[in-house]
Amino acid sequence: MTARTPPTILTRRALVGSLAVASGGLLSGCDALNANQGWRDTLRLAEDGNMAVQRALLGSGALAREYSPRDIGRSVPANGTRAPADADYLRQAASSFSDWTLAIDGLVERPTRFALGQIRSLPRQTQITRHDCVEGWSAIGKWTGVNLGLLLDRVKVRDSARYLVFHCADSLRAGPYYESIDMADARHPQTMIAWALNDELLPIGNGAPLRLRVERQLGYKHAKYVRRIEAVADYRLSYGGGGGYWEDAAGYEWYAGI
Ligand SMILES: Nc1nc2c(c(=O)[nH]1)N[C@H]1C(S)=C(S)[C@@H](COP(=O)(O)O)O[C@H]1N2
Ligand SMILES: [Mo]
Repeated sequence: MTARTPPTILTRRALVGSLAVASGGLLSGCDALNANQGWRDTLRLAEDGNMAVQRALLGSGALAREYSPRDIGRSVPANGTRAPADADYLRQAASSFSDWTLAIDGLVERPTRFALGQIRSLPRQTQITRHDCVEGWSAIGKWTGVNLGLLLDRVKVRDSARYLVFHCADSLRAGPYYESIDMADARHPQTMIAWALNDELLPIGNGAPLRLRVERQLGYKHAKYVRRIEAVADYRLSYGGGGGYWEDAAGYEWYAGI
């Protein structure tokens, strides 16, 4: 598969960075800064620019870089929630997730609850990619799972669906974790619901039993512990309206393209 072109990263950094300087702030995810509405509006503007620039340069089908087996690190660090403490999750984990289901509903013709075994027996794809977290670390891992587009075809997503909201089983300080992506990223060939990492079943720290891989986006978009995917017309009507846990809690960009 083809290599990703670095200039998009520079473009994004330059664009967002210059706006950060203009408003006298640092792009750090700092809560005090993010509480400021003017700053949030600035981020949204930068984000619209980023999305337009990236889609124009790359088109919506461009692939994230894939690496070779010798690039794989010893492990992918677990970040954010490392071990959900939620009662329902703990029960499921105690029985090796044998009762775990993935519901796909909302604006679909055939709302479906997939058993974990069903997901694992569907045609699989594997890719070695780099995970980039806004906190400044990255890690290369080999991900195996089912292509998300394949699942969307099974449930027959309606034309009115423009986004997918991923509901997770873990809660952090501000509430349940969730994320959302648009249909271009949902249908991207590398976007998958992963159930294995480095040839082992997904560890709890990395999102067992199912997590999203959306390779052209920053780490926080890759929802772990996914139990429901909801097709919606507008992600702004879900949860706090920002389209994701960190978007709501700290003003992170909804479109975190890299
Ligand atoms: N459900 C859930 N998904 C999540 C998070 C989380 O805390 N809960 N953290 C996010 C962040 S910030 C990153 S960098 C990645 C970390 O994935 P990893 O633990 O496999 O490294 O998961 C993302 N998805
Ligand atoms: Mo992250």
